[in-house]
Amino acid sequence: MSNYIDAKNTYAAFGVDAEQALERLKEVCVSVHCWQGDDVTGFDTAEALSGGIQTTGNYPGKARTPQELMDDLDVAFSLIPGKKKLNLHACYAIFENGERADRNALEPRHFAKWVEFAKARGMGIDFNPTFFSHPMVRDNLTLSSPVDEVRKFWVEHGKACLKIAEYFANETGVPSVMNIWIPDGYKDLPADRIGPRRRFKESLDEILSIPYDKKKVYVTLESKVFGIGLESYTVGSAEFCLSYADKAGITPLMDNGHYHPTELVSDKISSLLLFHENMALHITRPVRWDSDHVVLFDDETREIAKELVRNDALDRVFLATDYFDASINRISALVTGVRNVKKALLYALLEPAAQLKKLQDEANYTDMMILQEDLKTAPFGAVWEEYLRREQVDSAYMPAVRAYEKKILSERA
Ligand code: RNT
Ligand code: ZN
Repeated sequence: MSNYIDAKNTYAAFGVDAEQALERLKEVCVSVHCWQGDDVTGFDTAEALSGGIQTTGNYPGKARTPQELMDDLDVAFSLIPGKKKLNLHACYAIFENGERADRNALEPRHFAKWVEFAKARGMGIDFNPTFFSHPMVRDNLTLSSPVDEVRKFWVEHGKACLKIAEYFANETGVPSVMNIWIPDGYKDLPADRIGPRRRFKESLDEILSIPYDKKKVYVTLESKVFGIGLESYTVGSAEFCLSYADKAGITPLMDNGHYHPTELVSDKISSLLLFHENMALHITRPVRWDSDHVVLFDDETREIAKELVRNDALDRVFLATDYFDASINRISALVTGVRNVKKALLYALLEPAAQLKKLQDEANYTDMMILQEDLKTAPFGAVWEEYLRREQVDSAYMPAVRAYEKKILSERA
């Protein structure tokens, strides 16, 4: 506490109100992806993970059933400070009484258990149709397939998911973000680039043609530059997705693993904010490729956070995490990554943004650089500790994770 008071005074000398920063952070919600808990396996098929994404590692104790995943999420949630939402994929449908439904026939009731779970924890639910890990993904294509039967199947899946997202919003009272990402693409140079994109466009139009309440469901569209085995061409490229989102009045989503390695999402956010009411982010950590490592408190995560804060955009941007590391304790992975998103936001909230902007506009790049450098050694840790204290979570979360691992995870084969 006394460390915090000292820190508060140091920030005050920078012209920053630490109390205000803490108050603001309280209101920020991060959507926590369930799929870190089981290496993106889901419960509806026995298919291997496909779509050009990959988990590596075989750390013991992954969740194998809905109950195990819920239990693990509960442990993670208890250690993650602040507001959270649950982010589900369609492949996490929970079938009861021996019933099963294929992806194109999913219904709200297949997610009733998740609604019960979220409601009991006062959370909203975000949603994702699952266009991968399924036999109807033919030749790495779904919504852009030239095979009518395949395309139709996935259009039906998209429509089914829209209804499920609306159900989540109705049940929880919190709007649901429904994110569309398709893996479709080609390993080698295609002969026809426009055909698949035209079909993707038509498929999206068909999905979005069903009535849904736009105040309750925010449809987002996620682009990608390449996937494993899909190196030469992806249908849902950045240009396609931005243009489509703009035209259809839906929300663009940027995943910071989905660009060439020197392109930075932190530099893209401001442009989207100028042209879209809302945007969405998948916060991840690409290491040399879209590797989906656990989010760290690193330069780019902080830079993304600064863009949100500087542009007063925290209420316009849907924040979600998206990574999957199977080589470490999965609960620690969830807690570490989501904490780091919040940590980066607090760091950004402790920046004298107006003063820095002024220095830039006065072309005083010297002082602008020095001030930014000085901020790096300001006592951020003490303010972060104070935030954790107020949210009633411990700074050290590994004892709780290890205790659960010893008692529960180690019993899983
Ligand atoms: C894949 C995309 C997508 C997935 C999740 C599981 O590259 O990032 O968002 O990671 O939907
Ligand atoms: Zn993503």
